Formats: sequence, C-alpha cells, structure tokens
Amino acid sequence: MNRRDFLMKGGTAVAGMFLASSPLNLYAAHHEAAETAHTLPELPYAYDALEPHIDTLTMKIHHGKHHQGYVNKLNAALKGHDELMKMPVAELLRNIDKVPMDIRQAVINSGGGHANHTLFWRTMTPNKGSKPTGEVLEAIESTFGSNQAGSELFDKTALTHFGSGWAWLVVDEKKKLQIYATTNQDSPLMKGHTPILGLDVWEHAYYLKYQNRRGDYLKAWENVIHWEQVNALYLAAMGR
Ligand code: MN3
Repeated sequence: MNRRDFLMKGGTAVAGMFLASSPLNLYAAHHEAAETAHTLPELPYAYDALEPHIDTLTMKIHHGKHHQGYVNKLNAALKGHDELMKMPVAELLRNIDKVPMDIRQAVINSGGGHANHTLFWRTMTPNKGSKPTGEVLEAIESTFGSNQAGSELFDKTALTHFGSGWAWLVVDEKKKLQIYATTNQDSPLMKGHTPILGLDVWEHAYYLKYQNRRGDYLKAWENVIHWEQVNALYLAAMGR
C-alpha cells in the first residue's frame, strides 16, 4: 500500500503523524480547522520583520490584499463543490485534472496563488543571512555541480522569466531537484513536483521598493531565505 492508501486507511493518529512530517501540511494547517473554506494563513513574523530587504508596505499589501484575494477567489470558485472544498489546496492542485473544467482555471489561478504564497511566507525568515545547509545543500551540489552553480541557475531563471510568475527549486517525481519557472500562479504541484523554495517575480512582489529592478529584489530576497525550513521541506519531500 502506498503512502496515500496508508493515510486513507490508517487511523486518525497515523494520519496526523503523516501530515506532521509532510510538506503538504504546510498548506493544510489553516484549512483543516474549518473545512468550510480556505483561510489566509498568518505570517510567521511581523510585516516589518524582513526590512530592509522586503519592505513593510509591500508585505502588508502582498499578504493582506493579494494573498487574501486568491483565498477569496478560490472559495468563490469552490462554492457548491463540497467535496473539493474539503481538500487541502495542495491536494486540489495535485489532482487538478479531476477538477471540473468550468472551475479548473480559477482553481489553477487562485488555488495556485494560495499555495504559492503560503510556501513563500514560510521560506523567508527575519534571521537574515542564512545559508544552504544539510541534505538539501548536498543535493544542490550533486545536482547542479556546486551551490554557486545552483544559485546562478536560479538567478538566471528568475531574471529571464518573462512577465508574471515564479522561480522554483522543486523535488520532482523522481526525487531529483529541478530549477525552473512557471507562469502566472501555475504551481509545480500540478506536475506532481513538490516546491521547496519559490521566488515570486510578479511585479506586485517588488515594485513599490525596487520598481523595475528585479535583480535588486532577487539579491535582497536571498538575505531572508529560511534555509533550515527549505532543508526540512526537502527531507519531507524525500520521505525522510
Ligand atoms: Mn505574489
């Protein structure tokens, strides 16, 4: 029996243990409490905690208006679809081909927006200057040649992506790391990949402080990456 069957057939305690170590739990935590609607997850730090790299006003608008907007639109799209409404957003995206066509694009846009931003907030930290660490660092070095090479590939991916979207470090279906960009709010979860680090390159993520200087925003963001969390997400995605 695979892990999902195990979860479905296992008792509540087993399901709880699975979720506690699963990267999917990142997205599930603020849904399970109500089960009637998706809710905006609280930031794990204050709006001004990432200054000067990510400014307070951008954080307030990005979290309180943009992310809240994705949550609201996702709930609106799922209205009347009770079974889908009960699913954590990561499960919805992993099973996007089962979502009815008339609401599928709305779920891709708004569910993706909800999941992507939830990961984004959790992989930044006020403890500035953290460096890649642990097994994810070893995997980056073995996959891309060196941490430097991996970092350069990520930067190039983020800088050259045209228009709105995200740059990602993911664990793919073969448990290998990949770096790539997606357009709009398309989530790697839809490809069966598990994102462990993502950079929002929509202009709303940086325009107030950095205007058109995406490269300056990228370099600033690198100061607030929460590498211990990225390593924890990596281990969870690898089933360790
Ligand atoms: Mn955004």
